[in-house]
Amino acid sequence: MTILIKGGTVISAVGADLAEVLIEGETIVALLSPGSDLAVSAEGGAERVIDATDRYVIPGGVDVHTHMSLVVAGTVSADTFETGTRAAAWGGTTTIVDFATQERGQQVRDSFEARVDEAAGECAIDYGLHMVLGDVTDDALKQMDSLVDEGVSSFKLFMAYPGTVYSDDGQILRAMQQAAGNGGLIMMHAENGIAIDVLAEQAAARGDTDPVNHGYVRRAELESEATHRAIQLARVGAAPLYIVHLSATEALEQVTIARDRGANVFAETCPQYLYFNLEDHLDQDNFEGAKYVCSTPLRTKHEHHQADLWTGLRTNDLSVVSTDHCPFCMKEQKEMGVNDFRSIPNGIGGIEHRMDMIYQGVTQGEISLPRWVELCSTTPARMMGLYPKKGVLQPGSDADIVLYNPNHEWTISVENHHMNLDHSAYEGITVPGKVETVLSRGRVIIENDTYKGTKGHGQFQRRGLSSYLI
Ligand code: DUC
Ligand code: ZN
Ligand code: ZN
Repeated sequence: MTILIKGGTVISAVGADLAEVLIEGETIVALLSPGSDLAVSAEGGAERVIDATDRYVIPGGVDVHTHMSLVVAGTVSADTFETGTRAAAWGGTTTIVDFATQERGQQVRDSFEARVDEAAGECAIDYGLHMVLGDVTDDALKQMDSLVDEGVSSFKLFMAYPGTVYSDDGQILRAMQQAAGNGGLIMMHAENGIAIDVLAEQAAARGDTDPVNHGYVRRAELESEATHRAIQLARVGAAPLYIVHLSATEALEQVTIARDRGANVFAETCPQYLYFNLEDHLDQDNFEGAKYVCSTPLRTKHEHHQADLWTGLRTNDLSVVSTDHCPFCMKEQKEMGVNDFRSIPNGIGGIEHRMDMIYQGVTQGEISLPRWVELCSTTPARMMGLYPKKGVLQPGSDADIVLYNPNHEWTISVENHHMNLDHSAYEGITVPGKVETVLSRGRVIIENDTYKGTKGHGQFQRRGLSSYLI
């Protein structure tokens, strides 16, 4: 099938141009000047023309931090690969990178293969996997090399959650040294979990059990300290480092200092940290705050965290916006922690809203239009070894394309979202633009407010090394 998208403004990471996009099968074959009918008819004409007048035409979103069917503390995150990737498509995301998780005592290979099987044939859009190393043994280190060869070129480590996926500094250093040798990218959950667990136990012993205590005990200093430590370990291990879900000013300062001295240190933040805060969202009565329990936690509005995160997004000290999509229903899931915040499963569902919430940053004057595309599509693709197949509209790239209406205000609600979730953390937020048409590898999967995709269309992406390695 040959498709021509015409009349729209193509937005890339470097600018905006009136252009037509010609697709053959799954691939973009040309970007043409407007009014290219002649060029097309010379080839026999497009079989389908999509009118993109007054629309932005952008590379499909790349969300490199999601958790479908994640098993945590006696429950499982509510979106499966099927439902979560469908919701992603509705929100203009055409590639995700999720995680395979090795917990303490498990073999990396077993955990990886189980996750590959779980995702196979389920996804509406393309997907890749990072590997969580929750037990850095000699075998795990060897497996890292094989996984890089198999297209799994990034490894997440946790400085939190002792007893399940926590790594101590020696394990972290070993994994970094291995990554330095095989070209892998180390992703870090940077919070001092040992200290957090002490504070959490003390809070519970005092009877401070409401959801807001989750935010109080996961102090910004403990994110900052862990971020600093991770950066220094990466320096010693000579490995590149990517800090996930950064939320605190003090942690961003550590990343900025490292980058200013030229270190290969990168960080992502997530929409929840840009729009929600501890007082208004986490500290709500009637257990409503449980909807906003995630780690790292929401930060207080009385400091400058949100303004500083936006600044970081402008200056590139924050390079990527991902969602950390990890949805848990209130009923039977968040409710597990009704008497003790420590038992509330950590996570917010937001895969469907990232493109809209960050576009709102454009209309609010926080970032430019090209920066929106760079943060949500181009850089995540480059960072995770998916570029130039993903993250850019150019000949040879996959035809993963979104037509975005920048003038269609609408209000997010549990009533209109597509995530498998009984509430929306974004309930009632009016966003300025809307995803209208989505193509995944040349196939129209969202159009006219209708989902036209199928489970199993999404293919596993064997990723290369990060483009940011030097
Ligand atoms: N870290 C994540 O990246 N996601 C969910 C919970 C967590 O701690
Ligand atoms: Zn994490
Ligand atoms: Zn996560």
